[in-house]
Amino acid sequence: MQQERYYSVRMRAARNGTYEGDGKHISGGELLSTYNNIKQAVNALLDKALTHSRGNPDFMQIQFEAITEPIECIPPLTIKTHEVESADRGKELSQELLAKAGIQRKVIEKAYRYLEKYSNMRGAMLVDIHSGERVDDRGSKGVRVSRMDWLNDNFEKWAAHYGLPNHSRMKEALILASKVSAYPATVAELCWSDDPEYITGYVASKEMGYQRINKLKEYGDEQGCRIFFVDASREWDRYLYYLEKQPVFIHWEGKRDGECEDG
Ligand code: PML
Ligand code: MG
Repeated sequence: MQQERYYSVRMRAARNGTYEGDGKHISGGELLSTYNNIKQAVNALLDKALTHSRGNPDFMQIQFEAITEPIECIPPLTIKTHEVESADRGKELSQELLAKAGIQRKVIEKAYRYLEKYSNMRGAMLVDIHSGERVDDRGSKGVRVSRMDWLNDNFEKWAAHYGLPNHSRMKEALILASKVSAYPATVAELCWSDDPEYITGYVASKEMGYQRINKLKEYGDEQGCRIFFVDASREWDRYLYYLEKQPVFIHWEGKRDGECEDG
């Protein structure tokens, strides 16, 4: 069980932004922190937003709140990296992987078309696997998956075990993908960054794991993507609660270190 009280620490930064959430999205971030580490957590999020290649923010919000619910422990997805020679091939491969995860071709194509319609998304779009319709009603805000983290010591052991770099962007994305795919209403996720200097993305699902693709767009492109393919007929309110509010630690059991063992 978790002994200590944890706090959810969140950041959102925008250009020409306001409290209402308009403007160009620059950066967002999520951490879970003990009280003693809040200053460090806030600084990490501040740094992330102040040095972002999408530009300098003129609006930023950093907030923390105590977590009162029990924190769920979830294992990281398995991970595999595909090297492709072009963004076009990367996109093709992402569609093949989504099809393998059980998404119909016509639904995949429809979802790709939403990217042109919603080009300044902050959170995820949720697309129904049956109809291909976007089923969240959040506009460009999308659904923001929140309240999740992976303790550094455990992440570093995991990364060393698999010979992977200690890479904060991959860590953040894998935390989110592992949390999202653990809920049965999620069938698969497609994601690449809106950072013009970062072109790696992934397709994830509980069965397939986290399938990284080294090129899913061209350098300089600020169009990001985060789509959850969902079975919208299932427990909708509980699903949204899980994504936005259920606190989760990712924990790798390869080498036990005392955290989350019974959690
Ligand atoms: C993001 O930065 O918003 C998403 C990054 C996705 C890919 C991360 C990786 O595995 O390298
Ligand atoms: Mg981003």
